[in-house]
Amino acid sequence: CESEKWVLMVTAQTPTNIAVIKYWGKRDESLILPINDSISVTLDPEHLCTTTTVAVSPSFDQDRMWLNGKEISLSGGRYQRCLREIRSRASDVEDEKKGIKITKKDWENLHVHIASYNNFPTAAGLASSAAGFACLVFSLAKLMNVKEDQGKLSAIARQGSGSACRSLYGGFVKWIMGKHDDGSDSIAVQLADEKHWDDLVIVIAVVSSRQKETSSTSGMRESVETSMLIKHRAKEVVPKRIVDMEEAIKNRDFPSFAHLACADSNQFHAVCLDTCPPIFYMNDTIIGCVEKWNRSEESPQVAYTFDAGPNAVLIARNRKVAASLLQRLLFHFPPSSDADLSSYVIGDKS
Ligand code: 2P0
Repeated sequence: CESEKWVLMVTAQTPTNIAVIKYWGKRDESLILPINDSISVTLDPEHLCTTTTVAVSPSFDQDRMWLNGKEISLSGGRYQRCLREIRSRASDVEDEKKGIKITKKDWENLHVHIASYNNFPTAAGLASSAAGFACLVFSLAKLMNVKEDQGKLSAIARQGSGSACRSLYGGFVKWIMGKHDDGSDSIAVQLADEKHWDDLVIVIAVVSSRQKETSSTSGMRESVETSMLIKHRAKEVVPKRIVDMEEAIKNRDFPSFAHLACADSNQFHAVCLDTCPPIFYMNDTIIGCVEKWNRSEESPQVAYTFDAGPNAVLIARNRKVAASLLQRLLFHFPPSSDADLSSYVIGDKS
C-alpha cells in the first residue's frame, strides 16, 4: 500500500436473540462449550441490536475498541480469541477505487479499531453480549474477507460469548452443543427463517435496566459446581425438549411452543435457585398475570421467558393478542406509578 493515509471500514448490525430452550452451564470454560443444546428466536434488528463499525488503517498502532462511546480493554481472553481466529482466516482484500491492496500476510501486522453501540441496556439480561460478539465477528470477517461459512463463524462468535453463536442467523436457531473437545462441532444452525412464523409478536417488559448482580458466566459456573438439578436438566430434560420444540416451531404449534418455553424458563430459574448460594434473576409478578390469562382461555395466548435478569420476554401468538397484552401490562404496571415496570419494547419477530 503506497499511501499510509487510507482507512477501510465495514459496518454491520446484529440483533440479539432470546432463548426459548436455555443454555446454562459449560463443559469447557475457555472454549465456551455448553452442557446442552439450546434454541432461540432472533429479534427484529430495529429494536434490540448492536451496530459495529470495524476499521483498519496502516496508521493504527494497536487494536482498540469503544463500546457505547467509551474505550474498553481488548486484553480479555474472549476478545483476543475472536480477533485471533478471524485474523488467522483473513484473505487478500483489494479496493481499486481507493487504491488499497491488503494481502493475507499484511493482516498479521495491521491493527483494527472497533466502535460498537447497543440500542438497549448492556448486561441487564437482554443478551447484549450475544448481539455484541456476533456483530464483532461478522464485521471483522467481512473486513478481512474471511471465506468461512456461517457455521464456522458461529463457532468463533461462540468463543466470545456462548449465546452469540445464535445471533448470526435470523428466525429460529439451534446451538448444537457438539461432541468434540476442540469445539469444532459446537455451532449454530438455522431451524426456520424469519418468515416462517411471522405472526408472533415479542414484547419485552424492561423491569430494570440496571446491570445484573450475578453475571451469566459466574452464575452458570456456580450452577455447574453446586446444583444437582442442572445435571438432570442437561441429561434428561433438555434433549427431549429440543426435539419437541423443533417440532412445535416446524408446525407453528403455539400451545406446545408456549408450554415448552415457559417450562424451560421456569426450570432454568429453578436451577438458579438450586445453586449455592442461590441466584435470583426473575420477577415473578408477570408470570402470575400471564399464567392466569392463559388458564382463562381455551389455549395459551402468551408465552413468557426470562433470561439472566429481571426483564420479561413475552411472546404473543399474534398482533391482536399483543395489543391486548400491552393493555394488560399498562393496566397492572402503569408507567406513571411507582411500579417496577418502567418501559416497554415491542418488536415483531423476524
Ligand atoms: C441463553 N443465557 O440461552 C441463556 C439463558 C442466559 C439465560 O446465554 O458465559 O452471556 O458469555 O457464554 O452467553 C447468557 O449467557 O454467557 C445466556 P457466556 P452468555 O440465552
